[in-house]
Amino acid sequence: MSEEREQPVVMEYDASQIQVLEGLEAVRRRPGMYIGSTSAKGLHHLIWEIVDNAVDEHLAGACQHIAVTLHRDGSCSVLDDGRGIPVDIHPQTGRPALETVFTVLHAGGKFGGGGYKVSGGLHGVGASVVNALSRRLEVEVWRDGGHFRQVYETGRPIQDVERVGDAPPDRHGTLVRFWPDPEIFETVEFDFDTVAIRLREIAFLNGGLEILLRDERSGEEIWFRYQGGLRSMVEYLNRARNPLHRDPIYIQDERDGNIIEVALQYTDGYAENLYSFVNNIRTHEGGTHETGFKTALTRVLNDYARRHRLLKENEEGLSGEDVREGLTAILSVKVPNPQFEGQTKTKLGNSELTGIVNSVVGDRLATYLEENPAVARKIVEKAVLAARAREAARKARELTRRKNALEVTNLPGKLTDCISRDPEESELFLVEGDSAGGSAKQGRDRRTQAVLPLRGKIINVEKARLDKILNHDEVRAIITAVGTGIGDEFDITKARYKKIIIMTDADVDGSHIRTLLLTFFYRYMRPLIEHGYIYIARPPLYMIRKGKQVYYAYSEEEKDRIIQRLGGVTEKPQRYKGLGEMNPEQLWETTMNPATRTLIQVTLEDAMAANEIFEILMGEKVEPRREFIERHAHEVVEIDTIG
Ligand code: TSJ
Repeated sequence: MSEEREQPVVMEYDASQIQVLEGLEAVRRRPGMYIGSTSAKGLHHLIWEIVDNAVDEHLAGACQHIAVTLHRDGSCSVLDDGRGIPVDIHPQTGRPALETVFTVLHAGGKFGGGGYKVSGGLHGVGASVVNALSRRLEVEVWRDGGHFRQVYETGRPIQDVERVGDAPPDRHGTLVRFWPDPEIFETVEFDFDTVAIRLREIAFLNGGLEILLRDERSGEEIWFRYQGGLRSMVEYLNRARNPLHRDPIYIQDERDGNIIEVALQYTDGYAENLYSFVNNIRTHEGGTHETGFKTALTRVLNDYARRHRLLKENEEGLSGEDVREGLTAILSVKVPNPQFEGQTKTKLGNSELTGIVNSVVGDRLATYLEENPAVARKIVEKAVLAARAREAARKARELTRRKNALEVTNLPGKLTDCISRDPEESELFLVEGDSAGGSAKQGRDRRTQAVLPLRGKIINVEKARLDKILNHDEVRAIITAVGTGIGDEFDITKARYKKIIIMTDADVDGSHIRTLLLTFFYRYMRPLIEHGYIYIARPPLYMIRKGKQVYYAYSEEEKDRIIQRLGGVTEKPQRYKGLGEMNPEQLWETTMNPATRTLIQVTLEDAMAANEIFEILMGEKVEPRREFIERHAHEVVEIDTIG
């Protein structure tokens, strides 16, 4: 065995090699099938894929450090101090295991011992996909005293695995450096913040793993190391909130080869922030593990409330929503063979996890509460208050419903509805300000486009309970116009429009209102986002005239490009400060006309980001807000524009 590793392995190309080339060709022909898209999102998937392999090595207990470098020449390298990818001959392919990993589709974890392999969603497609989509990829391995190397171009080895020297004593690990192929990707520029956010998340989820991120383009460098793991993550998420108890509650256990980990901390806010993960991958759509967690939390807090007489005999029990009000929690499970389901393959399907998580969390949380009565009391009293507020809100809703039952229509007065009753073709524009609202009403297509002007800023949804929010005029108008109801009564089939379009000014106030609206939808009408009903309109920033011709530019760059293309202009380009500066025809042509406009469909990630920004900007704590504003001061336009 070790003999074979001493020299380069030379082998004839045979039938299986031809298959390999066809496999990689298929990846290059249809990259979207493997990495979702060829946008910036798909580009960053390449990094996640490579890093996931190093994290798997950490999960196998063999790697402590990972260094990710964004190089000046546009490449990215990932180095770990694991065992090094094996270089001996792989029995199925007759080629070195190392080469197999990079050339055979789905060869990722097919050799070597099991473990908690990342294999959900778009991750887990394998290093060969990264290789196929890179114009060049270099891999170096240090293991068994040897230093090995192989180089590929668009997925094909340009040389055999070569032993280029000895490894220094005790040196072991893997280094992969790749240059994404500009012929495949719309952009090949890695974004530091995107990478930093994901690496921080990985470091939180794997306490003890140390990750270094270096950006050679800017000189920026960050270490992510969190000995506290999930506890640190909860503290980080709550950095702009007021916790009800100092230390996060932490649970860890193993059952039948499944590792269950939970950290949670209650705050004095009203929002629920539950994030679940399976093998380090965010499960946006929840699943069996989340069900187990929620069931246990509800049961244990109800038990406690009854036994300590915090709920009156005649009172109804605490609902799931009650016990999750103000909760920040991370649930992270490591499962040997995860089954992912759902529209975006981010829902755990393994049925055994419900019972396992329910039982682990139930036992350990009950014990914690008995041992920490002061904390227990604060948490349960808060849930009891939530239950009473919910009951009051239900009664209030019932009253409004009865009052409206006699009316032919209870649509809000401010709404200018469209003629069509077919949600498929109907659009609702939420427009900032009465003046722009007026232009939108005049400029719209009356058959399919409805307009609801919003005055001032809608209320802070993070700070107010459901019953208060319902009583706010602007919010009520939105809820009735949309027609679906909210919270646990939400019904997507009642949606009166399949496009709900937020149209705000391109200034700080406009971005603020958009953040508020997205936060509201995210918290109370989330399925609208999940079904892709929420959009952001993109009004132009400039009008450029040359003679009688008029051009609109939607970004600084586009303005410069147009002026250059025209070889100058006859008037200074007009910068639109608000929607109100456009007349109805202009508003229609640039922003509302389905044939010419650009709409940005809001994703759950966008809404989550808005929610985080919102909490930081609206929170009571000054320090996180100052930090956020300082960090983003140079990029106001980017915070302003989602997408
Ligand atoms: F994605 C990748 F393949 F390119 C890649 C893999 C990239 C990086 C940065 C690291 C890795 C990687 C793989 N690090 N560590 C490993 N480990 C193994 O491949 C390995 C080593 C030993 C054994 C064994 O059973 O002895 C098994 C495995 C899977």
